[in-house]
Amino acid sequence: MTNRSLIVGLVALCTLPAAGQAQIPIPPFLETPILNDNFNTASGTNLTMVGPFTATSGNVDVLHGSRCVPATASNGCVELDGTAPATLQSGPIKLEGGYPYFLSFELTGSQLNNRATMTQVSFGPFSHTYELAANDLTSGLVSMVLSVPKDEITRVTFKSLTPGATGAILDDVLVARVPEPATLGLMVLGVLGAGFSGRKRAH
Ligand SMILES: [Ca+2]
Ligand SMILES: [Ca+2]
Repeated sequence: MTNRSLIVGLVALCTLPAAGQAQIPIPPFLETPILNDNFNTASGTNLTMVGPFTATSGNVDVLHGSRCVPATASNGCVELDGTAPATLQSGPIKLEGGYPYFLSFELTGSQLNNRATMTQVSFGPFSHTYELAANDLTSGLVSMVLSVPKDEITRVTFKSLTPGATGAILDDVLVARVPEPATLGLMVLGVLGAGFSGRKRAH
């Protein structure tokens, strides 16, 4: 629990939104990302492809501005129901057993109507269904480090279980390998140390 909070905190520190960029800045303790999209350059409605994802059923809408979080004109995000709930899948990703993998994404409630949403997210050993009230921002940034016991080929999947044409809002998807637990621990300490000394200097 403490580790997770620490990582969430670090991600919040390291992934400040940058206007107009199609990619999220990468936390310094990660390897080159496997998936990285903030959907800010995406556009269109009833899409079956968006960024690195394909809808294997249903379709999605790209929203901008006040319907995304944060509500800025340059922020694009994906509503997981276009005309029908989507199952959005990445291409195949080969996970190497013994290495941890980092997954983060933003999932928030629909910013339209009074509609509660349900979204199942899965990646390798991880699967969870998020139930969000309309305008619910509490899920927000979700990030985790997953341990992968053995080699496997998987996909990142966001499956909307919300009937109709209004779904949860997805943004800022990042998947990357974490070099090694020992290295991660050292780098986390390094980042914390740098942040701490930065704050001291600022005062
Ligand atoms: Ca975005
Ligand atoms: Ca829609």
